[in-house]
Amino acid sequence: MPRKNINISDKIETLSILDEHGKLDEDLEPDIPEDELIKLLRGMLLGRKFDERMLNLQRQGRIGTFAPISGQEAAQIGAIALLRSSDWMVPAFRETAAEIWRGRSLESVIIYNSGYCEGAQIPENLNNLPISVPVGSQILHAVGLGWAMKYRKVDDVVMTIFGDGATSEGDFHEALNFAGVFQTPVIFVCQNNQWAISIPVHKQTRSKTLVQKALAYGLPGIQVDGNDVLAVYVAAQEAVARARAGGGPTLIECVTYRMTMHTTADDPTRYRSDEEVEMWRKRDPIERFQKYLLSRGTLSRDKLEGLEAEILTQIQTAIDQAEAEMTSLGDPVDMFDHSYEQMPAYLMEQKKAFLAELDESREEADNG
Ligand SMILES: Cc1ncc(C[n+]2csc(CCOP(=O)(O)OP(=O)(O)O)c2C)c(N)n1
Ligand SMILES: [Mg+2]
Repeated sequence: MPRKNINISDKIETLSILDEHGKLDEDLEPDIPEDELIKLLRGMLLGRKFDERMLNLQRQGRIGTFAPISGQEAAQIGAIALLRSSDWMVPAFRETAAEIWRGRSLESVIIYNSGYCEGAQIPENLNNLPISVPVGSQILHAVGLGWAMKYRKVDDVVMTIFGDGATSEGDFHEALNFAGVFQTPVIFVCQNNQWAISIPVHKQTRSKTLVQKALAYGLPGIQVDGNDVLAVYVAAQEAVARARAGGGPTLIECVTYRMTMHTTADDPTRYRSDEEVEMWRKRDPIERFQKYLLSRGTLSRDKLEGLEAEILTQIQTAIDQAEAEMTSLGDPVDMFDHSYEQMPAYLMEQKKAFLAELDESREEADNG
């Protein structure tokens, strides 16, 4: 028997509609109503402005660690905008803009990042899962939810978002395989932001793209310019429509960039160059989209200023409310109290040291 070849597609579709100079491919321009375009811009701007304010709050010692999203606004908002409220969103930990779009309050984000578990609670009527810090673990939860949708014969879909680093986890591969076999209505949105903390994507995989992993599991996949909200929107629209119609899962790779640190505990200048960051700054998803909206007359400078002012007020109101709410939440020292019937000596010592530290910082605050 001679050796033969099995022909497997080696082509992956890529999509870009609005390039980094704001130049539009008119043939591919989607027909999105003007109010939806402004809503997309608002979601992206809110994501960016909230991020900037959270970073300031963290540097002022008013919240704990958080994971910024700047640079990834188009990838998040373009994808999530296609879901309806009965669909499910299953995030990792860097999807704040998408979570807010889906109805999570800014206050809850502030409260969570101040160390209070109350901030992680999802309101009853919101079909979002809580954020997932163990990398990639949520992808399986999404497939389980999708399987339930199929079992119940409803046409709701599930969108899960994860990073490039998550594609190296077994969970990602099990999830894609299961979703392919059982044709669950799940849209896998990979935010390839080029870095998994300090590991660049080329050290994460020998594959040319992340989306080609879909081929192995028999799923459709598409790589989009993740800083082009129109391209992300179109890819998500096709994937959501397919899943809703019973056509099964899709993998979307959004090529984007994490513009700032991994978390506020990280210093990215130790592992990546200013030139790289500068190159990506020129591809800013918000500037590009604004240029497009201004050029087609959907947006004016005045309208943009008004939108920004309104967003800043919304953020300030949320900070005031969250800070007021936190005065009546549990004392952080409670975290020591519920693990053991009899607290071990080492924990007692830590509790004592923590109490002393709290007293000190309260005294400092009292003295202005
Ligand atoms: C299972 C697991 N391993 C390691 C970590 C530590 N960790 C937190 S975030 C991260 C990198 C994630 O990279 P990526 O999936 O690309 O998401 P990004 O942070 O870029 O949004 C790692 C290794 C973790 N949280 N969970
Ligand atoms: Mg990443």
